[in-house]
Amino acid sequence: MLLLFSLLLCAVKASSSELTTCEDVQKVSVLACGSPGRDGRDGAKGDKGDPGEGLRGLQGPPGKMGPPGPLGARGPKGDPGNSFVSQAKLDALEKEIHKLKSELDQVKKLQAFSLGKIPETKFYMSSSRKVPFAKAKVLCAELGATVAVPKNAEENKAIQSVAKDTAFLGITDEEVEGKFTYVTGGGRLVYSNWKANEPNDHGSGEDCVCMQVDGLWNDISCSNSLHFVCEFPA
Ligand code: FUC
Ligand code: CA
Ligand code: CA
Repeated sequence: MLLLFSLLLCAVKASSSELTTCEDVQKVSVLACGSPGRDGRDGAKGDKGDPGEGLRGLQGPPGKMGPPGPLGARGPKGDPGNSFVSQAKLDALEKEIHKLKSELDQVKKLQAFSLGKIPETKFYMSSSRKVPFAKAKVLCAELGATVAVPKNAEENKAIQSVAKDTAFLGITDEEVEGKFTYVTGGGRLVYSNWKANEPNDHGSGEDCVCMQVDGLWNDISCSNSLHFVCEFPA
């Protein structure tokens, strides 16, 4: 009896709505009738939407510096320092520089000479080879020079400083024993620097002259092989 009443009420209420078809009336009736149910639970989250089409915003300021990274691997051991240079090494270097300077002076003079510049003084060049006297004369001649003939103490000193070791001078007594003359001509010696007790024409005879490292002269055999010094004209 109560159910029938409810249905009737329903029908009355439906007829008062603006719905017109019979089907609509029935549908509405079912929904509207009876006591209302509780709200359903939220549905599952939807998929992420596509990016918007508007302009991107400006880039923001840089972020704060990150924490320091871990320590790197240990490198290989360095070379030992060499800040200590011995006095002996410095002395050797100084000597070497002095030698190079005088060699450079010689090269400069030789270059000036080869360019046709007339040097103000004679200049000398030491051989690096040891040869008999006849060969020494030839080698100096090939350079447009003669075997050196010191005619005063200054020239003797200059030749001494250039000579590498005991060296032939351009002086002999080959023509007349005991009478020393210049191979460049000009007769008897105008200057000499004999060592004590020289010349002595030792052994089978000594007709050539050498300068020792101390600058003193000695007569020796011309067939000895010695260094020699060439003299270029002033
Ligand atoms: C002296 C010199 C000679 C030679 C001889 C070994 O008698 O006068 O020239 O050098 O020593
Ligand atoms: Ca002699
Ligand atoms: Ca001698």
